[in-house]
Amino acid sequence: MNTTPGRPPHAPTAVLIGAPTDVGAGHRGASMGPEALRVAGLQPALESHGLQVIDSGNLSGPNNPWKPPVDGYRHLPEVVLWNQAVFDAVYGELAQGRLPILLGGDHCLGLGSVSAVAKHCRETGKKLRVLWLDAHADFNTSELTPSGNVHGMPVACLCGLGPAELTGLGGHTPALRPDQIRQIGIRSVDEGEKRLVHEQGLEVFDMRFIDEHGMRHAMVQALAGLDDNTHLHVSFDVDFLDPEIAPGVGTTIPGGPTYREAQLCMEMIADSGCLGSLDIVELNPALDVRNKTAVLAVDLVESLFGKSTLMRERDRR
Ligand SMILES: [Mn+2]
Repeated sequence: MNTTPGRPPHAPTAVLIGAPTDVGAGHRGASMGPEALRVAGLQPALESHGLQVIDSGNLSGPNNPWKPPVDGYRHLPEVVLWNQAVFDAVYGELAQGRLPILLGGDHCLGLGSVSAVAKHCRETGKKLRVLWLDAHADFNTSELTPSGNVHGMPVACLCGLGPAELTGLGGHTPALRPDQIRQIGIRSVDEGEKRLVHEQGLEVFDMRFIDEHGMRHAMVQALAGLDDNTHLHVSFDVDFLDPEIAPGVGTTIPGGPTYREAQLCMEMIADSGCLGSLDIVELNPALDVRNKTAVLAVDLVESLFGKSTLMRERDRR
């Protein structure tokens, strides 16, 4: 029975799952992300909002061999092993009625995490909406990418485009339909990737859209159609944020959401009441300045779980 004072009724217990790896990235250092988020106080910050939080520690997997790509993929066997571990952990927590928070690690891990969420939703008859907050579309394939870094491919793999070891991770290919995904904050898409995103019909709220219509309108549209039976998964790549406020990522792209825009984005997601799982990925402490990007990520995640400046309508109900 839930007896924590101030805890929202029916709030599930959140579980932190660390996945300290950078096997899918082009820079080393995202493997230190889980610890930086802990040092920035993620667990007490969430607990201060009445949420019950368990830190399940870190998953383990192979070291980063730091080798060139083979047949278009870099470190594919290692990426598969890490994603299997993430899949099992996230699926296990969802099956127990908990809310998994994946602490990456690079964004290739979104594959294991979202595949697990998709399987859970198929089995429980829930609708699924995935919000992909990112500077990049992550819709590359081995034919399109010169680097072979799998952190540029997870959305394509989730939609069934990629190696069978990754597209079939959750036992169902594709794991997702493009119409279940909304991408927000996008501002760097490779040439071939642009064509593929268009062909697949992904709904993208890129920075041009946010400049022209505002974050509020982007989020109203991205969250449209959610109902009580919808599981909302947020895959938060920290490079979504403008590098002026969030320098601690491997691939900084200028012109991202400001602090206020990012807060509004998170608060509107919280207001939906549908958040069921979260990834926090690509935080790279080796490139950060006195852990400020981790502190900012914690601040934003607090908003995602309902911190707001004033008491809003939903708190008074
Ligand atoms: Mn990403």
